[in-house]
Amino acid sequence: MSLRPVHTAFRHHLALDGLWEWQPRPGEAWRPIAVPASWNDQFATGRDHLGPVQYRTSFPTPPRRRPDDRVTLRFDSAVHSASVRVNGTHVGGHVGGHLPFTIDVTDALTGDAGEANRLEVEVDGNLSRDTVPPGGSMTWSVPTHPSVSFDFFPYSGLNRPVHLATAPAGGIEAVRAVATAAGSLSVEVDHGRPGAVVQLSVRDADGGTRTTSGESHRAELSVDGVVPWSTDTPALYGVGVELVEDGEVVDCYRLDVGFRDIAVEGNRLLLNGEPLWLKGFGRHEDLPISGRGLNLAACVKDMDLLRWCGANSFRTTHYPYAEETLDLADRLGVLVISETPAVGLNWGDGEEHEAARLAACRQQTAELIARDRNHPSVIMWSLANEPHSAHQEARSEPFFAELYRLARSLDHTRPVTHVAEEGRVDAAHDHADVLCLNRYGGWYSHNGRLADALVDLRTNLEQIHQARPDVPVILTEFGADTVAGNHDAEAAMWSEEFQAAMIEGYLEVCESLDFVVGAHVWNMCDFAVAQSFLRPTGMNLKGVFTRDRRPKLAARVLRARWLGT
Ligand code: ADA
Repeated sequence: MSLRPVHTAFRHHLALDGLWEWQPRPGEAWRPIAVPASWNDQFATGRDHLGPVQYRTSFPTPPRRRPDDRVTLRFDSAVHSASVRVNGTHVGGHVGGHLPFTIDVTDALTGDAGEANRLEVEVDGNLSRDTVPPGGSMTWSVPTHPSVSFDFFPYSGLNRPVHLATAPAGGIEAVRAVATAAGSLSVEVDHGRPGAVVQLSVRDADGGTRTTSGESHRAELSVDGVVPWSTDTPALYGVGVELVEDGEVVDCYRLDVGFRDIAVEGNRLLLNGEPLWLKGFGRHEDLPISGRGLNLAACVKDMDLLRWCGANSFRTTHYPYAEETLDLADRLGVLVISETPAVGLNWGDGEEHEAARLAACRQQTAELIARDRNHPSVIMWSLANEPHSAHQEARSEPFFAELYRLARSLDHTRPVTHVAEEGRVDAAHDHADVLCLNRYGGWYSHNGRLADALVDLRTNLEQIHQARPDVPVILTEFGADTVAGNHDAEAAMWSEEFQAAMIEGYLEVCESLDFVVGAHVWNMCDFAVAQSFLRPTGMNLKGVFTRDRRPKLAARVLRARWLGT
């Protein structure tokens, strides 16, 4: 797995952000390109080209604390697959966008510190029936261009930073921290130093530092008077993880932890023993020009708008978001359902393809949990969004049974779920700790007839609850496409009034049912999609904010309802 780079006395890293060079096709001219960012909207033409493309840049051999320190490149995200060469030598690659991978490049470096090294990366945004998400057109038979199986634009490229890092040979390779509301902290460490032991230090509430020494791969301590992490008090504590060999510290890693408990009890979701009600959104990492590229200012803005609405949570629909977004959520006390890139899953196209997709889902589930597990804001894992599983239960149930087993074997501290399509709960949901349902009555059905849709919603939710009385429900998506500025005295579809009325109606139903523990509006902001007859101007307009983050009427309605202002 791919440990996030940090700066300590033993570890240094440098983000290779900036102007790289980029070649869309063999033989075409190289041109400057910004990294991190998607390539699709950086040029006048070529938006729908999904690669493979070539990136190139150079980086200096970094100074090393010890001559045997290792030098790595950590790619925070390359969508969808990447193959990496340093000084002409293939050094590694990765399949799967939105999750990091690290390549040891030590042996491919030229000369001494400061010497330039050539870095060449081939990135391919194309998907297939063996990838997750799967390639091909949307299963609900809406042909799109580019052809995709999901409802967002397939922005591709080096969407997040690429880090040049140094670390001790055989040093810390993974850190798994569990910090409870009672103040206990246990840390497991993977490393390559037989005979070394793990030592922990944590700065406690009054600034004192507590330390303890542990065993070869784990250590634990407790902090008296800890302030539990919560939405109101997102208290973070700096933890130092040291590797001690023959009495000498040989490596040190640092991370922030939040001491908190998350649990499902009956049909309640509990944070530190207190019932939670999730108010928030499905979102997208989506901006003009930079596409799905990391934009820290936009991360800050979106988190502030989310809290301006009085929301307390979001789901990383439909792929893992940048770690910087989770840092913000940790610091601001926003709750996150972290979702894998498994959107558009289907079955029935042959065991070989299904097996390939299961392997990809296993890999991405493991990578997601390894990457996000130490963030207190992450309270739940979503293994997929809207798999087309209801009509293929004989194949989809064992598929998900394996993914749930894997997720729980990797992290026993968080509930696990996956999101049902149009409220169609099927056998795979028998494994879920929380039932997450998307519903669009009033929009895709009962068109414009909101009162009928709300009756149907209530009936459907109560039926689902009767069949699964001890499982809490989150309505993870509901909403309506809305043209900003389009008003209608009778709240016709596509008007701001219809969107606001639909959202209010859904919230009233959800808040009236004691087994519902949250509601996430789809979507927080308008976002780009692949071209189709379904989406005017290539946009999904279900945002309560426009793509340039201007509030529609629904945003103000949410603020009044969730914040009381
Ligand atoms: C689905 C899907 C979303 C979006 C939404 C819509 O629920 O999960 O990604 O496509 O429908 O806008 O129709």
